[in-house]
Amino acid sequence: MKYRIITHGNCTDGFCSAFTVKHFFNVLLGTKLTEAEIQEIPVLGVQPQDIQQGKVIFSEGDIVLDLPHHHKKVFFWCDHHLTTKPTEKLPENYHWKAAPSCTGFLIELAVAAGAKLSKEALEFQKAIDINDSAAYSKKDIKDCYYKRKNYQLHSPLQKLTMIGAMFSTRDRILNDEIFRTLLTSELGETPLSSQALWCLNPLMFHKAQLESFELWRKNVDTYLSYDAEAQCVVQDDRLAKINVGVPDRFYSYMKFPQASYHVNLRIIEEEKKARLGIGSNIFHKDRCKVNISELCQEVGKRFGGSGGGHFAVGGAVIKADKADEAIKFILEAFKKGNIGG
Ligand SMILES: [Mn+2]
Repeated sequence: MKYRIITHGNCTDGFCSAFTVKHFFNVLLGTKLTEAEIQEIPVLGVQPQDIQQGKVIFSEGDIVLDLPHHHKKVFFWCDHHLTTKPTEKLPENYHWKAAPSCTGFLIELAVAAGAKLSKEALEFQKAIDINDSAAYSKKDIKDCYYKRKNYQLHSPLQKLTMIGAMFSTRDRILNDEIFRTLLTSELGETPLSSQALWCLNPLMFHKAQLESFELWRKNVDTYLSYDAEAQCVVQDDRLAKINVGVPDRFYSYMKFPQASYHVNLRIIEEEKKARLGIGSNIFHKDRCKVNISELCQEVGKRFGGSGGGHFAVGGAVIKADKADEAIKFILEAFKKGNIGG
């Protein structure tokens, strides 16, 4: 069988999921491949909407991670997004659980299949769970998203942020190349200690990213607004005079601690589409009652696109000319506290 890993591209959990499958390949999949054979397995990073729009052609040796599955049967599928929650019994080698990260869930599956975990693997699991479910404290955000005085020691959470910075530059082609290259290099125990990866100096990418976050925050400050009635921060990038830096997706909650939600809108000119990101205040998840995954699905359906995600965060891609209507619909849902019909 010709194997291929298809994972969530430009996403730290997608990256770590592919890494984890490679690390536990034979245990997890019941195969007998050599280290070299596993290393060579190609990794493709794609976006969930690429699958929903039928842009990805699957084959029987595909291992699909942190993404929706397709009606065509693949070799292995594992996900944790609410949108893909199965409604019927799953076929063999298909796994779904409402876990904090797909990587953490894969590690659990490997343990159930007989793998033994090192101390580092446990630390890694804890960090990726925080990273992907945004279970950060304010201090974690300060440590990972803001410039600091010295960069000598890094916590596992900071290390994952640094690795993520390597494939979150403003050049998409470079991001894909780095993503693929890192995952077909010699892999260590976890990404936290992989030699091949740390040779490429993630700190350099991280420092540049922190600078880019700062530039972005300064610019977004000129048009970020707060809708008190909807308790929602609105970031409409159509109002930006310049386009600079890299988005810090947690800034809204640092700037408006009273907010329960955040919505951002960006127009993708080439495709005549609008991309919406919706989230709940990561520091006050208790007061955020609207199911964002359902809201994003509904927004996708109503405004000519698709959407989905988790309970607390999600996204949708819709027709560009429906953007204003969509924002109105979202704010209305937050005001009412439900999606409505
Ligand atoms: Mn994930």
